Amino acid sequence: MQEVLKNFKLEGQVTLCEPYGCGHINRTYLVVTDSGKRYILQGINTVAFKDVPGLMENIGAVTRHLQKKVKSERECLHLVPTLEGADYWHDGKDGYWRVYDFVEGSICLQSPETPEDFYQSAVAFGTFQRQLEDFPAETLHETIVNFHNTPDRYAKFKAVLAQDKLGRAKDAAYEIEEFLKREEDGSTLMNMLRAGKLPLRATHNDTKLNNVMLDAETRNPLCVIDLDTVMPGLMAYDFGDSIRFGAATAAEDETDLSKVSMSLELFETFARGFISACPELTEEEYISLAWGARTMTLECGVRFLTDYLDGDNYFAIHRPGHNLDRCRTQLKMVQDMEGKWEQMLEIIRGLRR
Ligand code: ADP
Ligand code: GN1
Ligand code: MG
Repeated sequence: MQEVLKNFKLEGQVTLCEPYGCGHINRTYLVVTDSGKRYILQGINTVAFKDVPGLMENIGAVTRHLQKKVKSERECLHLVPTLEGADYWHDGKDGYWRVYDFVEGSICLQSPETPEDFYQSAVAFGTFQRQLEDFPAETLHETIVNFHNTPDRYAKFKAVLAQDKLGRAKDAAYEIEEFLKREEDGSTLMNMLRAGKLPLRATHNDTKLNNVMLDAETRNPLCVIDLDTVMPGLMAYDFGDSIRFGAATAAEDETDLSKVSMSLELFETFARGFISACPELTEEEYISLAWGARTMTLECGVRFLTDYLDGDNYFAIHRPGHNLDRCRTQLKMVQDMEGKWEQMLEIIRGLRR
């Protein structure tokens, strides 16, 4: 790590570098120096991200755009330059590294401690959308091609299932059948997009609660993080992925499925915060928000199941069967949303500005 860190313009000598956080994708470390300054060091996941220079160009442009919009340093991410003044360091092989200033005085939650926390995270993601409204979305590199193209996720799932190279399909027979039954639902947003009914915007695309920092004291929104997947996308993706993760009554990898459901109260709370802060939406975009919740959850379940069948190559796992457990919670959430569908639509209709 010293070898990596010596390439960045840090204040002081490094006294600590240790694994940090709960992300599934990058290798994240907390770095402390003898000046008391803290940093986040990340090894970028090159299995997920094939074009790291393009990805870092996105992040450089987006953070510099946001920096012009915010009132204080802590309200957006800052990349720490390398000695040559670049935004990342490449070791010449497979290692790509970047350093951010640590967002001090913040908290990052794995689940909302109160509905108010969830409301504030919604304001954070809605505000992020508003701040990016005048960002030229067409200049962004597509860091993962077809990232939220759910029909394409289904195609990949079916290809991996047909191969079943580890013989794991027999352990997931029920889940496979249930996900296959919902393939058409998974095309709803893509069909609306293709029919020209929804505008493409610069979206975050990975709006988990643990990708937003709240002020530790006031619990107000501070900063949206994890910008690897900022790409042209739909408002429904950002709304939906937050519901998938944050409106769940249990953790993403809970094994007791009786604990897993989608809280309508949290759904309403998030929708209120998001709609109050995001840019003006079109009539069809409003309805697409509810579809976003269903689609992002369905898609994520399909992705976890695909990775399980494929041998766990994509998402970091911490126990055998972890991706299967995750796919089961997503399926349970989708089933629960189907039962609550009319109420979800009613809530969104009631919040139209
Ligand atoms: P991943 O793509 O693997 O999810 P993230 O960029 O989300 O990686 O980082 C993982 C975790 O590290 C976050 O959930 C958060 O807890 C912490 N983190 C990331 N960046 C910062 C930062 N600038 N300041 C403080 N904590 C951070
Ligand atoms: C990953 O990077 P992280 O942990 O915030 C994934 C998301 C999934 C999520 C499921 C780049 O998010 O798409 O929804 O796991 N990110 C990428 O928890 O694939
Ligand atoms: Mg993250």
